[in-house]
Amino acid sequence: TTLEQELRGAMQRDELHLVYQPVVSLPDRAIVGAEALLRWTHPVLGIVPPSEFIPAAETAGIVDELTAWSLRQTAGRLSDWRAAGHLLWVSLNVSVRQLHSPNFAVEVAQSLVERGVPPNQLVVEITEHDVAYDINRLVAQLLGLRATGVRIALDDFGAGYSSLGQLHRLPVDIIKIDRALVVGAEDGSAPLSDVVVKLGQRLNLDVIAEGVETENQLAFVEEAGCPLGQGYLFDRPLLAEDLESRLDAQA
Ligand code: G
Ligand code: G
Ligand code: MN
Ligand code: NA
Repeated sequence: TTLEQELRGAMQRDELHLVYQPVVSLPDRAIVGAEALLRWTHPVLGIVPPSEFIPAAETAGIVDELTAWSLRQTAGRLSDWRAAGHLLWVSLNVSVRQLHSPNFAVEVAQSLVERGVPPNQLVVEITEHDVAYDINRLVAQLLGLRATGVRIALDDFGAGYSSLGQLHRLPVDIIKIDRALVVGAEDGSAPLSDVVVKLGQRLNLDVIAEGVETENQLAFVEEAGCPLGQGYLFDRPLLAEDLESRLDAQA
């Protein structure tokens, strides 16, 4: 299709960029990390959302190239930010299909070494949905990735395909409470986010409450003891320059 062909050229034509949504520590709201999210500005179509072009990239078999591009970008930013004294981590979304690529862990490690970035400053996000499908293989791949020193986050936790029964087997470092549980905090799902926070504590995992939009929602997850938050209440996904200004301001 046209979208696939266009996407192939988008990387060369410089139409892609990453935005970075801050992750803050609670309750002081200091930025400690950021989630990198891809944006594609097409000259004719305008802004194409990742929900459209990521599936197209998978179909076209070029999602690996997209991830490699994102990885280089992120390593470059982390390196610049380190030089400016900012030691935040950045997470990248990766589909499980990409983890199956035998060189993935090596490529990740190499891009970080090239820019002098310690591996613990990169987080790889996989979604809970992906866990459903081949747990043994997934565990092996995550162990390989984690052996490089990179950390793993389980995204969309609690969204539906509950990986609860598998969680103790998964080599993850961070769980991200799905937005649905956080948004519903005011109308009855507060106990659910509460349980996820407790679970994280018991398993010694970091927990990020995603999609925090109101002070009320923040109060619920803080009361549950959630250490980290992400959402429009704190910040939208930001251009790299804008994130850097925010980091400078809090230094
Ligand atoms: O704001 P947002 O529309 O960026 O993200 C929509 C969805 O697209 C999210 O589920 C996010 O995980 C996914 N997404 C954003 N950037 C990337 C990326 O670089 N790679 C992959 N695989 N998914 C991404
Ligand atoms: O699926 P994943 O968690 O990777 O993607 C994060 C998505 O959530 C992105 O599309 C991002 O723009 C969006 N997002 C981040 N914060 C908020 C928020 O507070 N409210 C809503 N509705 N979406 C958010
Ligand atoms: Mn994510
Ligand atoms: Na999520």
